[in-house]
Amino acid sequence: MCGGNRRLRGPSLPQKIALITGVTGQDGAHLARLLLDKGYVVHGVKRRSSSFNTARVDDLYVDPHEHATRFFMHYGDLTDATNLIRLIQEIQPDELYNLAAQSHVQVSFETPEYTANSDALGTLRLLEAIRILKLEGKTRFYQASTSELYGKVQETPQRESTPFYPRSPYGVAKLYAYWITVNYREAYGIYAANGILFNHEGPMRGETFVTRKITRAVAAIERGRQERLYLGNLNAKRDWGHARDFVEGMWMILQQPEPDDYVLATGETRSVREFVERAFACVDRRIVWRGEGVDEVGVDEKSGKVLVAVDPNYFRPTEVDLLLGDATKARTKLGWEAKTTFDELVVEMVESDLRAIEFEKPRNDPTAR
Ligand code: NDP
Ligand code: GDR
Repeated sequence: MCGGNRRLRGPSLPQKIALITGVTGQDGAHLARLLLDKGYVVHGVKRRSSSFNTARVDDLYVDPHEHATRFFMHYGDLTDATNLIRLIQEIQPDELYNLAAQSHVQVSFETPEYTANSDALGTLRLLEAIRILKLEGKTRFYQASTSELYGKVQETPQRESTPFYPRSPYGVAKLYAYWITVNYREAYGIYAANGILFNHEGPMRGETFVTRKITRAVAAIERGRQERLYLGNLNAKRDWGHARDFVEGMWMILQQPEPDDYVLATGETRSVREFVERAFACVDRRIVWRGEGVDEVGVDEKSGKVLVAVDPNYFRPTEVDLLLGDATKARTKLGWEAKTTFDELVVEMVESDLRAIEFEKPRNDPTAR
């Protein structure tokens, strides 16, 4: 991590202090940029890792020995209450964004206890820290809630009043986190708010989420580095937006006079199959589907090559079939709207992966979800 960044320096004005858990993740990196641009002092929590895990925020880092900086990182973990209490005590944040989570739905079936510990109890630990430190009147708390709460959907489109029915250990852990956030708001008067965010993506999306897995494969196939893309359920439908737009909504949620819970979504839904078709179209390949179920394949119309196949290992024990959000409350109360269209999102991700592939060493991890 090296290099300076001018926008991090400058005269010291009274500044708001934000603490972001999960700063090294997709949303954390976008939110840190947004808050720095707004003049905040930003503290982020990163996990200790045997290899570098800060690639998404390295460009924000300025060596504090050499320059004044407004971006700081601290070691921490949502499973470590004493660490969280100490960090919050030292930082005294005005706004605390809890973005850290074991965020992969399929992995949560394999690590259910850890997922509950970090995603459910981790949220409780942060809220308790605010209470123990008597910061109820100072620290505003944002919880990264999710459309996965709707799971087996009871109503379409889904809005704030739609009943929850989570379908994975991840969804169930996030259900606890959602309600403990509401409970601490009602019981202790903490300014605590949930953003119920539908899927949001972008070039910084983790490589094992389906959109990024597809755009990386399109780039790798185009450059002759990969033969075929293996996917699970092609029929699942998601309301996909851009992470850049969604972190702005997170910030807006914490600027309201009263804490509340909001859905953020684009209001459009597309299947995994449609995402595949649109991504390959970016490199002028038309995918034609043949066969059914686990035997279904996506064929390149020109060359006749099978570029996409189904691998049942990627099927989930319980699936969320259809998500489509209604963000009317966010639009009317916050003035928030998703700006990036589906097409713009896919094009940006494919173009970014086409650039990135030139610098990547080939990798092969058969267990990657
Ligand atoms: P990512 O998986 O990209 O980032 C997760 C972050 O959490 C990473 O910084 C990760 O660290 C960190 N983390 C994981 N476990 C722990 C732990 N035990 N202690 C401390 N940090 C931890 O997720 P996103 O950025 O996509 O999502 C941000 C949040 O929003 C998550 O809570 C997610 O569940 C939620 N969400 C995401 C949506 C989306 O579509 N992206 C939609 C709705 C909700 P490391 O880098 O070391 O792995
Ligand atoms: P999701 O995102 O589960 O919605 O959770 P993901 O991209 O993992 O899956 C979306 C849909 O695609 C189907 N799918 C595959 N998924 C993956 N990962 N890999 C595959 O090969 C594959 N093939 C098909 C899935 O079955 C699913 O239906 C994301 C995360 O960011 C959560 O943290 C967040 O809460 C929700 O979005 C909203």
